Amino acid sequence: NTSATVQIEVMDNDPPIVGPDRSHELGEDRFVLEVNASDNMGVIEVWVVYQIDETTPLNVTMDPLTVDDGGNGTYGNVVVTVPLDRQVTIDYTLYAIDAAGRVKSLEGTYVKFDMEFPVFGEDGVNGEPVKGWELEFWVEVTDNHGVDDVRLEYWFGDGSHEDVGMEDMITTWNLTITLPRHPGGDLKYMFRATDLRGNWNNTVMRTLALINKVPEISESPLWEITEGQKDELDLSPYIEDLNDLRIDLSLS
Ligand SMILES: [Ca+2]
Ligand SMILES: [Ca+2]
Ligand SMILES: [Ca+2]
Repeated sequence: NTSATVQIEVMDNDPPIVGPDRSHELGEDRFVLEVNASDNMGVIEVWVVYQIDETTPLNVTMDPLTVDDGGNGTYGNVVVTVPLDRQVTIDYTLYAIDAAGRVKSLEGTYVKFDMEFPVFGEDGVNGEPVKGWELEFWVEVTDNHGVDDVRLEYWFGDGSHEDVGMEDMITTWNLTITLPRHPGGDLKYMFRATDLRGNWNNTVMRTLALINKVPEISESPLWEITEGQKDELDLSPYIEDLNDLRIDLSLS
């Protein structure tokens, strides 16, 4: 009575299952990589390859957190510090390998969005708002991640609105405009700022009444005329208007 010996080769054709992805934020500045992994014959190892923006990818073995004898369960203990000075993207791939050497992976992406809009500080104008003259505007703007664009929107009375980009002068954003000689009304304006993500903010509207400089007449020389003779008096050297080229003079 003999019994045949049968050799059974167990073939593991099933790769591990990676997921669900349990990665999550921790506070403001950390991102925790965590994942479930399981396999029909047993999970041997779980690891993650992650990359912050375009920096060099890092390869880190994940610790078993709560797993059974077959290595099925949750892996993690990988904490990534997230920079707060910019919007950040973390691309990562979670891997698991089983006893047969089969590898399965799961990709994920985390984006730390900038939710805060730009904040205005002081603002003002340099110089007098004189019709026909140039006027310089300035404004302070800050943002948690960075200011991308600051613009001045201005108009006169009920006239059409101009929208012009301002220049970054490090501590302030500045713009010089030429005021019209005959504006349609008071100058009205507001500043608008956009951060790197596109969050924007604007100041309340401000109003400036424009000034027309009055002509200044300096003392003219004594005009001696002789009766019956034609004479001419040129007063132009003695009359000046700081914002008008043409001066109408009436004598009475
Ligand atoms: Ca397997
Ligand atoms: Ca921001
Ligand atoms: Ca004038």
